[in-house]
Amino acid sequence: MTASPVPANADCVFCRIVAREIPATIVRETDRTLAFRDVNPQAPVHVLVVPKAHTTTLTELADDAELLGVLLQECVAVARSEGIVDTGYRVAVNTGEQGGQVVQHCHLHVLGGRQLVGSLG
Ligand code: D5M
Repeated sequence: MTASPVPANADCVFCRIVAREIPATIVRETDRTLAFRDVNPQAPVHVLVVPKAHTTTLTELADDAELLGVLLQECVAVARSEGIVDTGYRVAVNTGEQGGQVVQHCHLHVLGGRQLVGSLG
């Protein structure tokens, strides 16, 4: 495991997970990202991939193509380590109020392990 930075936002639940201030089931870690199991899983595999640095939304990350790429690579790595690359999986990013984003620290959902049905909203 890689050392984690001090949280940029101590009021943010995902920053506190990154800082190991609150527990989570961590499945992968890189210098810039952390992947941990969703506390309210919607599928047998439901992992969240987050940037360690506090960033509220995907929109704010848009200028950092390198980090965006790393985050997507981490989603694929999670799918591989969870054994769902061959059966298929979904990566989703809820963004902003009407996008259904509840936690205000950008995160990518990796879902799989069952047949996911069509609706995206
Ligand atoms: O989804 C936010 C997701 O974050 C939702 O699926 C629950 C999850 N969540 C919230 N708190 C925790 C903790 N403490 N550990 C793990 N998972 C958590 P959104 O895209 O914002 O609607």
